[in-house]
Amino acid sequence: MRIAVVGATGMVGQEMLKVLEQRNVQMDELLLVASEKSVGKEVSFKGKQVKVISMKQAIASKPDIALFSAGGDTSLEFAPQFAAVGTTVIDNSSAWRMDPDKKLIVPEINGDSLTEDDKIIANPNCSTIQLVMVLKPLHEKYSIKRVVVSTYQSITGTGVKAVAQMENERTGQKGDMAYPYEIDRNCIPHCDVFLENGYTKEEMKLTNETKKILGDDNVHVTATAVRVPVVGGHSESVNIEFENEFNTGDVRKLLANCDGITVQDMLETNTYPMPLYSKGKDDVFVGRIRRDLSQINTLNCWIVADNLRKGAATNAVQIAEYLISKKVMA
Ligand code: 11C
Repeated sequence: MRIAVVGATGMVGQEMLKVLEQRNVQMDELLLVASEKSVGKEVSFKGKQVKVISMKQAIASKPDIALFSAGGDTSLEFAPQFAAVGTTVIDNSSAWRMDPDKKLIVPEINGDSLTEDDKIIANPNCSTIQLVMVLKPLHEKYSIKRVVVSTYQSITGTGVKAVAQMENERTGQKGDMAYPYEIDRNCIPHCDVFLENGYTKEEMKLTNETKKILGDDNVHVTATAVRVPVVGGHSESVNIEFENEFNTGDVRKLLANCDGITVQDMLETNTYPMPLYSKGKDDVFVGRIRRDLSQINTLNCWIVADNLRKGAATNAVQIAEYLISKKVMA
């Protein structure tokens, strides 16, 4: 088993290396790939220094799996080149997600749909992954009609430039801006670019990717995505209307029994999910589970996850683990 990490020096790439190491994914060789300016640099993995190679070198060495986190344009250009030499690409960008010929995978939900013909597999957007992890079991049991989600997104979703902007603002230094406004002491209702319909691309990802992963176009989703001065994870306030009646105790039990979900919901002890505690963890945390008193068969909850872990690196590595363990590769 030979695994390449493409975009190894970026924020998600670095997290992928941590996750591969922590989950002790067995491999014979790790290839680290980054842009030309990083080629030859050394990156540490399992206590050893590994040299960064170029895209060309990586394609020529035909790895079994390539974990891509290098942006949409790089993925559109190079993922097919890896696939052409037999590599299975797991891509973290938005480039392939809505392509009807590509699968959009959260292993706990639809990993079993993968076959050896899937040479480019899409990893969903971070804010979508944590949402669908909770929606899927609820949809199966109570049948979801409509979801209203508002996000409170970590600046790590934007990348190193945003983290530097907030640090500069906190220390009073000048530097490049990742956002059109100050982010410290602020909330910016603008994640990714604005589209013609007045929504942002992030908001439409939440709508469209959720339907694709649930495999149900009848689930209506509307979203507002907001950037907040937080680094530990994305939080989501979610209102879910069901076809059928539910009981909040049963909802807690159902979610607590799902792999990858931790219920944190004890008001007596002020126990609820927060990005401060989700940072560095692989699970999706859910709490503040309560009935919407204004409408029948409707639930409110609060979902938090580390966007760099389950929202990106962990989900991609779990897809790789699935392919390896089920031998779903040519
Ligand atoms: C954010 N969700 O927090 C984005 C980051 O489509 O994979 C990931 C963008 C994507 O801004």
